[in-house]
Amino acid sequence: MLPRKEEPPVSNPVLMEVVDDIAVIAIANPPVNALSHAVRSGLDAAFAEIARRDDVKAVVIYGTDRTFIAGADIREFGKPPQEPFLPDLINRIEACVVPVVAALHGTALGGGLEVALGAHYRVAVPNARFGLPEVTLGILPGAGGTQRLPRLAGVEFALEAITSGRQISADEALKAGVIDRISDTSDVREMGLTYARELVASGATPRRTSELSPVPVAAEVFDAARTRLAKKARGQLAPQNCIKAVEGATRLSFAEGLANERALFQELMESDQRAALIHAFFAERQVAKVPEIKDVAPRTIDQIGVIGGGTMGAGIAVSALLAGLQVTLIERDADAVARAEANVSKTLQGSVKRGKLSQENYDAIMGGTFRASDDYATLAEADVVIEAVFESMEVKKDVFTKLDAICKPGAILASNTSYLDVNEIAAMTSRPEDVIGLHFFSPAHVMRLLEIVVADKTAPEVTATGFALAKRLKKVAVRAGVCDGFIGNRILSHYRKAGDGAVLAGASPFEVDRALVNFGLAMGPYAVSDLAGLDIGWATRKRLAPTRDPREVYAEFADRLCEAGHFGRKTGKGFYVYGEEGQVPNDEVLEHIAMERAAKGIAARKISEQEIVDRYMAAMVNEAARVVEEGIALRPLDVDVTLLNGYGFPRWRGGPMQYADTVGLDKILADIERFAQEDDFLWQPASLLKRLVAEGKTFADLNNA
Ligand code: TC6
Repeated sequence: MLPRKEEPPVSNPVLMEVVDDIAVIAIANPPVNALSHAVRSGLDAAFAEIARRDDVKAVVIYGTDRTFIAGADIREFGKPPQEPFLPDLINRIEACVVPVVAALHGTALGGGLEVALGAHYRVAVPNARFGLPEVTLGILPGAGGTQRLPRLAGVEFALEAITSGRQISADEALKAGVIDRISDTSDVREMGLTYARELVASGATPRRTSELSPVPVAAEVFDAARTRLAKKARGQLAPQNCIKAVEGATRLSFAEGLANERALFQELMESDQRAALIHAFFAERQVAKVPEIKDVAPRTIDQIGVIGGGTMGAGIAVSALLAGLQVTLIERDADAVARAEANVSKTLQGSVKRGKLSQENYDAIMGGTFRASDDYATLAEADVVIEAVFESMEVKKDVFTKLDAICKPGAILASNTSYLDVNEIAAMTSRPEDVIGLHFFSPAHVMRLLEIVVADKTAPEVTATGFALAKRLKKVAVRAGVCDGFIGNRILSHYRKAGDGAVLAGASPFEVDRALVNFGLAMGPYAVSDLAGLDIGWATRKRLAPTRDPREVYAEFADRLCEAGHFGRKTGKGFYVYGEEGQVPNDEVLEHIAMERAAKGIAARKISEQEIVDRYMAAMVNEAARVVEEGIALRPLDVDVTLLNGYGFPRWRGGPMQYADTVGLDKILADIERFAQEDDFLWQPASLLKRLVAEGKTFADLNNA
């Protein structure tokens, strides 16, 4: 059928040629050859033509450019499905009466691997990677993957691969029987043709995975997986449905197993979790799209300087070293230099143990790529210097004055401050356009988030270099404006106050922690404070005390703990006591709270788990709305990415803004107004939130604007 007049013409992303007696199908749908409607239609038409011809003795499917097929086109999810559906198309490929070869390179993921499993023979280049990552998007491999993989590679292998969604190397895939051979041929089309010619010459026939029986396994295997994932993937639907689908492959016929898989897949497609996880996937790619750096080339980065060899500085150094950069770390004297060297070496040795770094590379790093010194002059050639010293404006100003005098022109001077004013720091130098905030999260070599704090005079080229550095360090970078705490810590300090408000109203810190862990947070806020050290928050509260609004209801119970020298885990006592029995609630806290309530004239009442979550989330969303309104975050999605990657927010809820859209902005606003009856200073609704509710809009509307 010709396209209707109003539809733009769609170029066919699937091209077929017949080479001698072999049909060669090329998929060309950049950037990742996703199985869009046009690709599915093209493949369907190609196999229809092959069925009509009697001169085709074998078929090769391959992907052009950098990869085979990276999966279904995720952008189509949530829209009305269009035929041909992927499971039917794969059944059609498998039913082909001549051998079908999948020639694989790049990544064969999700629906892409399912297409390969529907082919009869699979050959791959050595660095190809495979996987069924659907579970990470809140769905399951719904085009036969849960039925074919167990038949090919065994039930236990399939169960692990499908519930983890991890990528598998070509070697492992070969060993497990997922592919038939690895070939060194550099031209993937030629690789497929060579295999197909051999098959035709040897008289090979189609080998249909659906006709194999899966090897039976004991029911306990599934029960164990259910129990393990109920804990590890708490609250998530997809892993449990993946288990049910694979289990189906062991007790149902192939056709029944497919139907069972389909029903479980549909259930997930309709879930909020699927929408949230796909939002997170696209948001993490969207954050790098910053208008001011579009088409701006970053500066070259080879050498990094780090000032400060404490936990944060050493973590930043390790992160850069693991990315292959040269690092010079500065400490104040010879003893501190030795300690910093030991810190870096110990962390790198951990990477060697976990197989993330070879012994050879470790030796090369410690033998010269990394050096530590107490002499600022060694930073003269650094391309970027990241300051990670004590969080005090005076100390930072001193460091930046020194850097300004020593660093070469064009070097980027970055501060890792988590709260302080980057404009004020930049003003200490003669080159404020080269100054930026690079806010890492601890441990810096592990945490994926990097806030890139753009000050008033930061040059776009410097911002672009920050994003390029983040990519090199394999971090997710979010652009933030200057304010106390930037995006993440500013929102955190607000929702922490809501947590304290729930405690003053009647909940215990332990109930607050439990409610939020049940909601899906990695840890409750009081357990997190204990881990970070209660003295950190205390120092910030003291710093901000002179500017505190007298109308603020200031919760003092954490200060009481600090005054008694209890700083959390590092002193063995904080909100919890850390001893041989692990972490147990510290009852002394309850006494402090009871005294504070009495002093403030608050009659404690029962606060339900739901109310705790409602308070916490309303405060988070409200402050986040202000952060967006003020331009500190570019879009709501930037807030989501920040909270997901730096603050343990459950990915399957998509971030606070996605959560707010899911429950409804009107409900969040109504909650804020309800809580304002108790404390109308903390609970002032953000004007952006009020406007969106009045206009019937969502945060997603702003993301897409
Ligand atoms: C499935 O298959 C279900 C089947 C059952 C059906 C019944 N769709 O990540 P990058 C875009 S579920 C649409 O920056 P990389 C991406 O948004 C799917 N778009 O590149 C970006 O667009 P932008 C199972 C997609 O080299 C661009 O491609 N598959 C898709 O760092 C480049 O992406 C997966 O879960 C897609 N499937 O990494 C795999 N994938 O330029 C998801 C990517 O406009 N994809 N895009 O921002 C990945 O893991 C990675 O993209 C990668 C490439 C490893 C393929």
